[in-house]
Amino acid sequence: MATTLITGGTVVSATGRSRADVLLDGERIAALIEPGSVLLGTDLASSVDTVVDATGKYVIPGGIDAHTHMELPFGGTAASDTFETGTRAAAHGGTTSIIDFAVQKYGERIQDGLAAWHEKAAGECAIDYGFHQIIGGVDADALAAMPGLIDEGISSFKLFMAYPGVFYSDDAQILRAMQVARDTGLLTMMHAENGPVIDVLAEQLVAEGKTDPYFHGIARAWEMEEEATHRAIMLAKLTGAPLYVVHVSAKQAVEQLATARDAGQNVFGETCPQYLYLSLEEQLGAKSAEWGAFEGAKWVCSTPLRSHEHGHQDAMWQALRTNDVQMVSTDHCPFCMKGQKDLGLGDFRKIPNGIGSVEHRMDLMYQGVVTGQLTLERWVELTSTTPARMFGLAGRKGVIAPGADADVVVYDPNGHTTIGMPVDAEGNPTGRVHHMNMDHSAWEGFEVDGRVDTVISRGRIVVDGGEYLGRKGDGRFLKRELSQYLT
Ligand code: DUC
Ligand code: ZN
Ligand code: ZN
Ligand code: ZN
Repeated sequence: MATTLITGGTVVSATGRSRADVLLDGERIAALIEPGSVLLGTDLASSVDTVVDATGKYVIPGGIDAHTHMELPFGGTAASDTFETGTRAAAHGGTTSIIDFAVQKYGERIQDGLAAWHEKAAGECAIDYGFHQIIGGVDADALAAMPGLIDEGISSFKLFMAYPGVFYSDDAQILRAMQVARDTGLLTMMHAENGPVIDVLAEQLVAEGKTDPYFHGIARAWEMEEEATHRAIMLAKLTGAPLYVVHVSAKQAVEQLATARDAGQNVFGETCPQYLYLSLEEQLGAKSAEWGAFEGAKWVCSTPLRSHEHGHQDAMWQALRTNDVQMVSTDHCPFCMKGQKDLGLGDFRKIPNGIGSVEHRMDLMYQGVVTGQLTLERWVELTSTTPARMFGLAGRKGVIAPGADADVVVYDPNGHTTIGMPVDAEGNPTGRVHHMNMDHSAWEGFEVDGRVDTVISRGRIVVDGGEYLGRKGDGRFLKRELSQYLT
């Protein structure tokens, strides 16, 4: 088995940092070694197959993005990243595992939805991947099939309080699914927005001629995120099931989570970079020669970008520090403007929902370290260690420790990353061009102090100084255990 020694770096974990060399043996981490150690009379660096010089850099566990949607069918089209392009982009950004969402459509058997997702991903991924199960319709068949997910390595499922007619569960269905979760140890993930109310508001806005993308965010009022979050928490309390709320964007939703946690309830929250950095006001202000006000479609996602009013963004950063929100995922769900987002020209309801960020999460969250919002350790915890524990990968992923998978990122704090697809006056790309399969970036013009230097996935160097050395098919399906947060 090939051996690799990462020398001279500072190893950062969720709990501390230390100067250590990291020895990889094949696909596993073999040891953390005091720098410059001599083994059996020879220095280690001369006896390994590969040496990675991490002098002056951070050595961190590879990122785990626990919320992606490769190829998700949505609004008559499908998310534009395949498992091949999406996992390659993730690798470029220092993410070495994703957890995507297998979809059971209403009326379909869960087993068939899951099999279809395996077919999409098998042999295509550059990094390891797991699945959560979206349950689009909770009926007797679905409830009976749910316990079987655990043997398939799927220990979490997502329900939607939004999107009636597409993916949707009413309170009675949520109750029944949570009862199964309580009895089996499955973790319930909730898209908490009151869909029926939002759909009425959206219809009324369109009837008034308010059809621009910005009105997507007006229709999806924060009150209806707060309300749905509260309702989900109460149903979880009633059943005794733990709850994980995805893509939290409203300050008031965080307050609901915090209150429940303070009362001792097992509820967790995830936010995404877009809710930390972007706002509804910026979406309103976005205009371009090509698209006019429809430019704002680039930022149509659900939950939506929030107004600076009420301080939603600041509340999200604070919640990351106080642990009222425990993780940062991307909800990576990319759509091109041409041929996809433009389906919603003249009616924001028809814009496929989603932003692509799988490549940028580690950089964008490192920027929180640069600006003093997060510690280095908290950065690692939010992006890697907690996702592993939350979703049944503890011990294998999310740590640099002997026996764990050799998923390691060397991160250069003195590097610089220009995100998106910057162009010169002639329209030629000038900086780093992203690797996601999108014709635009929601992160145009973002500059990050810090840079992904080397990315190692189960012992193989997949990115070296920006150069991609990975291969599709090297990523393996991750059979996950139950969440470590439940026991
Ligand atoms: N939100 C999105 O932005 N895209 C896909 C599904 C979702 O809930
Ligand atoms: Zn969602
Ligand atoms: Zn999602
Ligand atoms: Zn800079």
